[in-house]
Amino acid sequence: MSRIYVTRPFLPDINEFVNEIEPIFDSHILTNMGPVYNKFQHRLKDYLDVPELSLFVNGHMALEMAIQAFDLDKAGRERGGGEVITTPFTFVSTIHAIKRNGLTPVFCDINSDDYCIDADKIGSLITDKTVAIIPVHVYGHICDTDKIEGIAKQHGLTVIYDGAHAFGETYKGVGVGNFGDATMFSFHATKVFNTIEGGAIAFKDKAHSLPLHELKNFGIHDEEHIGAVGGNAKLDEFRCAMGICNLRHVDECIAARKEVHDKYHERLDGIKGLTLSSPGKDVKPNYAYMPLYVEPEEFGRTRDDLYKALKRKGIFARKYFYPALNEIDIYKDCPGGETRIAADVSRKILTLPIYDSLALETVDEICEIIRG
Ligand code: T4K
Repeated sequence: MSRIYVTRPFLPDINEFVNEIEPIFDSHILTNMGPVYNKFQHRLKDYLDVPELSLFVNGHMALEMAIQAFDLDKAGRERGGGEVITTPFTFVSTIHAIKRNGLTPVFCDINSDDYCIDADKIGSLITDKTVAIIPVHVYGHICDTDKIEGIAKQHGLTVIYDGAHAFGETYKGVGVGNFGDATMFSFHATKVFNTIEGGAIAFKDKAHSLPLHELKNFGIHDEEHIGAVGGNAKLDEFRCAMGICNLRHVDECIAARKEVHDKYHERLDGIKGLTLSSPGKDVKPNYAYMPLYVEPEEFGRTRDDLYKALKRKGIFARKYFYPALNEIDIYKDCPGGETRIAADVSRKILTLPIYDSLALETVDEICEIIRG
């Protein structure tokens, strides 16, 4: 078997991409929110069915700048140091985005079934310094948006979802980018939908358009006016062209991922000690990840045993997300509640290969290795 990685990016037919970039070679407009950017933004906003959308160079900068655009850093300074409730079971980007805004992450435990923040444990972590909740739709599982937003409303907190894994999903028929005050999406090469690198913020209140624009483009209003302190996080024309191509195919990609997902379930369901994730109720899923929870006392082997057995055969599953982020040196002193479930899950979960072009025979072979 040739090497199999946890994911493999979708690429359109090369001629389709060439067609899409040809106008760039005519216009020589390579970046700075040109015509391809605007076309892509327009199509994506329709696809995600969100009121407002702002494109960014990647998901991380989108989240970091959204935190700033929503003035959470300022609210934090006014309180002598703001706190943001989030979870330790995520990619490190989520926590860096909070910390790099001068805010303190406060770690809340997760649910044992969907691995998202345990909304019932948020209330006890709220202090007079809390400014926001940043929950993560981890693996594309949708957080308990009703409960989270109820708590936020009661305490006057902002909610920004890290939806890096939730591209194109709906919950109860509503595009996932409509929940909370804002949602970040990632279009990294490893995601269900990619623009090579890229990301976006979906948000409700149009008033945030200008601050987001200022932050990603040096605060420039026009040639003679600079209205704010900004950085540079623009998505260029070539990546937008890739986005336009890939958006045409994303539904086929998700359908192919579903077949892979179903095959894993067919081969691994019912084995004692193994639990594969399934989409939540009322969710239109995207099958972004294929997490397998391994209970060694029942299965007889550990998550790490499986990781090594697969690796020996050239299959590179990943331990997303290990270690839990409140166990790493730079964040271990951050406040929070007991995070027993996050600690357990981070030690027992293995994310198996899943992508649109993964052959079902290969999934069979992966399952054979797992079954031993
Ligand atoms: N929030 C959450 C919850 C996230 O998961 C992420 C990103 C973010 C925020 C930040 O969004 P971005 O700023 O990235 O848009 C990867 C990705 O780099 C990262 O985007 C992703 N989450 C994270 C979960 O995974 P690594 O360090 O594990 O990637 P890497 O390079 O080991 O890639 C994994 C496998 O994918 C490789 O073994 C081979 C394959 N691959 C990878 C790339 C880059 C390819 O086949 N082609 C490629 O071009 O972080």
